[in-house]
Amino acid sequence: MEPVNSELSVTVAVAARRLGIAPATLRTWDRRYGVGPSQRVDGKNRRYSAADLARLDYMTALIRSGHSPAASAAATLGQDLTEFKPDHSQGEPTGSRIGRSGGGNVVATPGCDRRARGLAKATSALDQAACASIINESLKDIGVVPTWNELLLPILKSIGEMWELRQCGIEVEHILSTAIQSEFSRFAYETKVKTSRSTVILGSMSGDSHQLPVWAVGAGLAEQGIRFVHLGSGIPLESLGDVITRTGPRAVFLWSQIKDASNCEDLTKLPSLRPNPRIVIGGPGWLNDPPRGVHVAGDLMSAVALIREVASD
Ligand code: B12
Repeated sequence: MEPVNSELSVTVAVAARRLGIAPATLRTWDRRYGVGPSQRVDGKNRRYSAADLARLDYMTALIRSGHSPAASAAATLGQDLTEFKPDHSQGEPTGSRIGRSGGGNVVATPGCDRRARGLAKATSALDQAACASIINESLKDIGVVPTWNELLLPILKSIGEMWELRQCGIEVEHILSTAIQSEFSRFAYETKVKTSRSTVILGSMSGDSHQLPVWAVGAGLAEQGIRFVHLGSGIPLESLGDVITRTGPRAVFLWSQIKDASNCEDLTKLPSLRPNPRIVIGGPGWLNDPPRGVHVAGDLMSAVALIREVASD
């Protein structure tokens, strides 16, 4: 960045270019954390001043050194940063008052326990075998729901923020996703379940490759002795309909991750059976209100509980 100039007033596009951040990310930071432009031209066009840019540079330096965007924004607000000189060596900025959450450029895990910090380090080091062994150990020690909520969710969210900020980190996303998928499926298949004819169908919606929460539901059901079939990610509605007709499941769980990607109204096209399977949906990708009779799960525990009510015999 150039030296601080008190006359400076730039648009979001120019600010984004100077800071090396996507304009959409700057708008999100403004909306979500209140770290945005302090000036308005003609009462509507927002302009970043030199002080705004210094604040954003400081925030970016904190994120690059491993802190979450939320913690970095909080540490930035209310500070006089006109003297701040950005150093692009990716180290912690001088004078930072927030605690370190990991070394160097690792996935941030503020407030997390030893096991989560270990997993974040293994993920950042691309050590997939270590990731798998930490997840496996946690599943055996504390079970599926606490492993998902306490160990994996904070790291997945942090990886998502890293991607949103820098459009990079896809390799750590893949390393961790593969380890989660392999350990949850192994846990599910190695756990003894009842061999009743009726089953539960799981999958994620068409066009969506996110399926980790689906594996978490599968492992959670297996832990309760309930059999399931995971149809994978991106399942077309017609194929899902065929499977429902062929297998007569007790319940169907459908995940949709990408925002507003799946229309709840499509669920009315699923075949009608006697008795009808309980349809449970989850994830931030669902658009419109769910049709009558469709249940919405807000977390892993409620998804497993809603399915268990109709699937355990
Ligand atoms: C892992 C991951 C991937 C992996 C998935 C691997 C796999 N086998 O599943 C891969 C690399 C394939 C991937 C691909 C992409 N991804 Co992605 N991904 C993620 C990541 C890091 C975790 C996903 C996840 O499992 N989330 C589970 C939890 C963490 O989701 P959540 O929404 O926070 O959970 C909320 C609720 O749903 C509830 N909840 C939590 N757990 C559970 C469990 C159950 C059962 C229930 C019911 C509820 C529940 O609690 C939370 C509310 O506080 C997220 C980041 C994130 N925060 O989710 C990005 C994210 C979802 N991906 C994103 C994007 C953009 C993509 C790509 C388009 C990237 C690209 N350019 O290619 C592609 C999508 C391709 C496609 N067509 O689907 C964006 C989505 C933005 C949006 N508009 O919705 C995110 C949010 C990253 C970001 N911050 O930008 N991704």
